[in-house]
Amino acid sequence: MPFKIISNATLATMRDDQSYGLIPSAAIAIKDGEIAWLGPMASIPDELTSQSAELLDCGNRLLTPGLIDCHTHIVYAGDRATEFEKRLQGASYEEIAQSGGGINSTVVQTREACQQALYAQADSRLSGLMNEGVTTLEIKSGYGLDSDNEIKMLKVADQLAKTRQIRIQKTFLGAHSLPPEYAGQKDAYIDHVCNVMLPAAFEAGLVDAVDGFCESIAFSVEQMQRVFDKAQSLGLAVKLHAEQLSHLGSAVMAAQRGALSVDHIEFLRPDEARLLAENKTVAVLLPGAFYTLNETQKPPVEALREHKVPIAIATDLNPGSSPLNSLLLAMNMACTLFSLTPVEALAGTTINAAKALGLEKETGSLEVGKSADLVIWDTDNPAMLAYQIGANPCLSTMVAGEWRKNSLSGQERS
Ligand code: DI6
Ligand code: FE
Repeated sequence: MPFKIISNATLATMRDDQSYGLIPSAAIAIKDGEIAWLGPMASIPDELTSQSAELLDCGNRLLTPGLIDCHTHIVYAGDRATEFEKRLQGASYEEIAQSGGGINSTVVQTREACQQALYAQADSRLSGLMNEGVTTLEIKSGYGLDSDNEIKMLKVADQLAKTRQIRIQKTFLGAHSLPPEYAGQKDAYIDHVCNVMLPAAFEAGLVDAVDGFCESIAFSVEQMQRVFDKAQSLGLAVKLHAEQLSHLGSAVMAAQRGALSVDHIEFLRPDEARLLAENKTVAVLLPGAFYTLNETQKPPVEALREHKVPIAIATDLNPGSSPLNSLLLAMNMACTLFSLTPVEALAGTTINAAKALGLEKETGSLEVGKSADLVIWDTDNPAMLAYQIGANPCLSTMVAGEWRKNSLSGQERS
């Protein structure tokens, strides 16, 4: 396979989360799906220019790593627009959940939907994310809440991975909400998750990691520890929806058990940030949920910075607390609502999002040997990505060395 060489690019390499790692007037060479070389145009090795190659002149436009949405629930049926209206009339997210709505109303609709119907709905949401340059996506189960329906959701995620040009990580979220058939029996449901549901999904080869919702309206720290025990006995990575609506000590528990990430963490205490750093646990911020639920408690960003906790940003795309189908808008919200800098926002959807999925050796930055997952943007300034609201400057996207259809693809933009 010949080299693909993209020249005249403004590279934001994102090799670490402290700066864009800009290389102006740069070139990047791709071979066998990987980044083979990158650097200033002036120092392109002769061996690259002397071979036949597919060339693309970028016109000094910005080229970044492909974006990574490291926390989504894109597989679900129906919507919760009625719940949105109830919240606008004063009902809280917790009250709606406690009266049998919320997550469980999506469970009813998702259980009723066949795999193909779920696929069609998720596929259209996926297109929205891919159009903005997302090349890696995490998808959680959690609206099935029994073996067959959790497996059905994970099969949809698997089908998306096989049919669309995107890398997908599948996360088992059986401990998301108490299904109605277990009313009043949280411990019995957690036993079922550990002894039946998780092993079944794992044996079907459909689980990359295990998550849970640790909250008074969902499961306790002790119950989540049992789920983690089972996950870790199967050799699976763990992560947690932690400290979103109240402080339970869940983020510290997860970090001390080596969780890849703790997500939401509005109620994390500043002095707990150190434990995240010590355990290399990524703080995943989800400004779409904070915005949608009109929350006021913000995550302790200053303490996360002080302790050098890697910060990632994701959409949390789900029908209840974050119907947000745009990772660029999540970046903008992280800046405006949580005071992140545009550098932190882009690191949050590239290198640090890769860490949140345990994929930092493969993707998340422009470095020789990593997968050639990249985006060309119609700007030369990386701050534009987080600054604009509702714009989409994504011109072309490459995944593992292959241009996505409908992208600039070495010739024309379609
Ligand atoms: N936290 C969330 O943000 C989503 N799940 C969770 O545990 C919300 C899911 C929903 O409301 O449907
Ligand atoms: Fe979530």
